[in-house]
Amino acid sequence: MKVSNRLTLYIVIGLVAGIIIGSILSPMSGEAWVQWIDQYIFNVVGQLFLSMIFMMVVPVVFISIVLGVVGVGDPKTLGSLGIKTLAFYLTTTAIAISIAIIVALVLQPGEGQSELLSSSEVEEYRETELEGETGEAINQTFDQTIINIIPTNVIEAMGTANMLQIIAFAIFIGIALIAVKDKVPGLIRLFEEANEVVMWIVLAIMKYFAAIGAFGLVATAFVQAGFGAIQQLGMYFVCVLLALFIHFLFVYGGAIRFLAKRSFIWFIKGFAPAMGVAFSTSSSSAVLPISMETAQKNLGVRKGVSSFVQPLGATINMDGTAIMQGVATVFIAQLSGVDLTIMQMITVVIIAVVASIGTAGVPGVGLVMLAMVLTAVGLDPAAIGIIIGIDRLLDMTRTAVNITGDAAISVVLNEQMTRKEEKAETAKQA
Ligand code: DAS
Repeated sequence: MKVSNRLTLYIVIGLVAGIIIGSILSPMSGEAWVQWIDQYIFNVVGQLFLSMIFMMVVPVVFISIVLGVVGVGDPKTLGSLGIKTLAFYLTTTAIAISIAIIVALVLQPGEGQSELLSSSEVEEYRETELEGETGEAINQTFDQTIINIIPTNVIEAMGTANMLQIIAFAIFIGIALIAVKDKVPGLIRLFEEANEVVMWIVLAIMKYFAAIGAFGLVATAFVQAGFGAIQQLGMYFVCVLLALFIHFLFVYGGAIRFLAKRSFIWFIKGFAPAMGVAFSTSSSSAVLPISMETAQKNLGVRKGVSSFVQPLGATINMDGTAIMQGVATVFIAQLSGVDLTIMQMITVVIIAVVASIGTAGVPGVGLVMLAMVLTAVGLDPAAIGIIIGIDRLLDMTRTAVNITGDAAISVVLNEQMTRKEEKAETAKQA
C-alpha cells in the first residue's frame, strides 16, 4: 500500500498549522495558559507520536536488514552495494560541508559580532555540556568508533538502539541465513512474516497519528523557539538554510536526475511524507521505519537496497548536519577573528565525516559532533552556546535533508541495479 498523497497532505497541513500556531503563541510563551497548552497538549501529542515511531525502530531495522541481506542474495553483491553506498555517502557529505564553508565564507555571518563570544550562554555551555556527554563524545577517538561497530552484547545493542551495532549483527545473521537457507526455510519465512507485521504497525502509526503528531512536535518547538536569537544570528540562520537548499536542489536533484534518470519532482512528491515526519521529529533514527516504507512503496526501491542503504545512512550519512557544522565552524572562527587555513578546512571536512559515523540520528546530536569539529581546529567548543538557542529550528530542517540524502542514494543504487539486471536479461535473450 502506497503512502498516499492524501496522507502527505495531512502531514503538511499538520506541520504548517504547528508552525503558524507555535509562532503566534511564541511571544506569549511566558503566559501560564500558553505553557499549559504547550506542555499538556502540544508536547504530549508530539511525544506520544515520537515514542510510537521510536518503538518500531529496532524491530524494523533489525528485521529489514536481515531480509535485505537475504534479498540481495549473495555476500559479493552485498559487498559491492556496501562499497558503492559508502562511496556515495562520503562524497555527498564532503560536497555538503564544502558548500557550507563556501556559503559562510561568502556571506560572512560572524563578521562584526565578536561580542557574542562573551555572552553568558558560552560560559553556561562550557559548564554544563562540555562537562557532560558532549565532553566524552569529543574524546571518542576514531579507532574507538570503528571498534564500537561490533556489539559485544546484542541485547544491549538493541536495548540502547545502537544502530551501527544492530546493523552489524543483522548483516551477520543475514549472511548466515544465505549460507544455511535450505536448512532454515521456516526461519526466513518467520522474518518475512514478522516484517509484514511491523510494517503494518508503522503504516498504521503514520496513517492515524503522523499529522497530529507532527503538529504537536512542531507547535511546541515553535512556541519555545528562540526567535529573538534568530534576529541576532540572522545571517548564521540564513547561511545554514541557504547551504541546505543548495545541497538539496543541486546534489540530490542532480543525483536523481542524472544518475537515477528520474524526475526530481517525482522523488520529492514520493518522499514528502518522510521528510515531513523528519522535520517534525528532528530524528533520522525515529523516522527510519517511515523513510524506508516511503522509499519502498512510493519510490519503488527494492527491500534489499532500501533496508541496507537507509539504516546505514541514518547513522553515518548526515549531509544536513555536516552543512550546519561547516557554517558554524566558519561562523565561530569569524567571531574569534581566526582565518581558517585550507588545511584546517580539510580537517573540518574529515572530522565532520568521521564524527557522523559514530553518532545516531537523534535530536541535537549535530551539536555534539560540532564540538568535536571545533576542538579539532583549535576553536573553543563552548562557543556552541551562542547558536544552541536556534538550533532546534535548524535541526528540523537538516534532519529532513539527512534522510533525503539517504533516500536519494537508495533510488540511484536501485535504478542502477535494475538497469544492470535488464541489460543482463537482454544479453541473455540475444
Ligand atoms: N537530529 C539529527 C538527526 O536525527 C541531525 C542533527 O542533530 O544534526 O539526523
